[in-house]
Amino acid sequence: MDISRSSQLYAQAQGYIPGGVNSPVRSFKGVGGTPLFIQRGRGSHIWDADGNEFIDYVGSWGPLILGHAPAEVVEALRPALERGLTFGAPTEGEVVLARMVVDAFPSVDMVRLVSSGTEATMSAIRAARAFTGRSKIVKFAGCYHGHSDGLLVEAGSGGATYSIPNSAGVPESYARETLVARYNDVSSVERLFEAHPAGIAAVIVEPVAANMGVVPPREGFLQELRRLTQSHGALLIFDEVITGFRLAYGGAQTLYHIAPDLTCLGKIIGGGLPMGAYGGRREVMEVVAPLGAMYQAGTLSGNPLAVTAGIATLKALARPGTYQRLEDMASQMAQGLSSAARRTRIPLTVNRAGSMLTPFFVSGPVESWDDVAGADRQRYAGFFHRMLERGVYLAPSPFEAAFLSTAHTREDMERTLEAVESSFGES
Ligand code: KE4
Repeated sequence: MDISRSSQLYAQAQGYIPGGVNSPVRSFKGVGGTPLFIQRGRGSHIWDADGNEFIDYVGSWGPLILGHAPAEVVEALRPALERGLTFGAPTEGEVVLARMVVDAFPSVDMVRLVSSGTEATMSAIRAARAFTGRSKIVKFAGCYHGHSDGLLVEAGSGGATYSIPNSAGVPESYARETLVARYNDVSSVERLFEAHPAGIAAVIVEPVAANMGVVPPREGFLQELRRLTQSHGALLIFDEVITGFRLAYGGAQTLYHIAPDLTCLGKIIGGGLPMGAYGGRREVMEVVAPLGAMYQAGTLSGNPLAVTAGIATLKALARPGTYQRLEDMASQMAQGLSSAARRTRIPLTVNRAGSMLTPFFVSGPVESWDDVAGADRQRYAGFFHRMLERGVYLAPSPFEAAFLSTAHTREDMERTLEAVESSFGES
């Protein structure tokens, strides 16, 4: 496959941008080789700078649940562009989007729009500390909540990919306020509450983990977290930056029937433009300035273009049958991967939740960061490149998810599973 233009651009980029990329997971360091510079996307396909075409399962790491440049979003943006790009003042669209989020998430009474998932989780943690007057937070090894200092402890996603789950530059005094538990292990959380009675402001969790690869919660795990936080006066924060509007229109919390105190959103609610949000119980959100004493702000928060793209995206997702179609396609892909691995005797565990899935090259089950650590990364890297050669673009890291969109077609799936068969046959 000719990647000469990407190689040229990558060499240039490294002269101006650390690692040549504006986000580490894009660098292909998790799988080796040269990152492809993408020139355009349409539906479920992308084209790189050398004109190579791929079926895209990265979907910009989750936002593109309708595929690239969906007509309903592009058509909504055209007039919005003519009206102006940003005002630094409230606009009607922000009220519309906030109401759509409140209507979709029963646990959310009020919501603040920001510009990224990192801002959403960072602000939710601050709100929890302001509301409880406590300083410690609990997160789970392998979960990733963006790159704010206190959350870069045992982080998944890029932190795991580059074995820097505890980032340089985070003072010990910050990291000390973050306690780490094991995903799907309630007793590891109970022990932290016993060790820090009345000291924990919140437990933050990806209700379905997707930053160590997809790892769904064991039966009762989330319910136990809800019970534990309630009994200890701590808040439960669901980081639904990936799962919000992905697993269901009301996110993972409506599937698992849990009401967290705060919810973080991002990715899909911006329809591909920069957007994040945090929201929850009115009494908690009332600590947020200018109502309360917890400060959080943003020049482009609730940006009119991002809000327009978000509204158009959520309207499309609200159409009946959308999530069933996504579920059916992702289930077909997961089954195809598993049956191909059985036929070629490759140890493989495919974890799936809704329209996101991860193939782990290990016999399984894969239910925690420890299990993920036992998967064969080299085997994933080889699979990634063989699929790329066959025109299928998967996540360039074993600790991420493949995302389906409403733009993926039956033909895409046939081609993908043919590529899987021949990739496995070659490994
Ligand atoms: P952003 O700041 O990247 O918009 O969102 C941070 C974030 C928060 N919470 C969860 C559950 C997330 O998955 C993320 C970001 N996800 C990664 C990949 N899984 C974004 C890709 C990247 O870092 O480039």
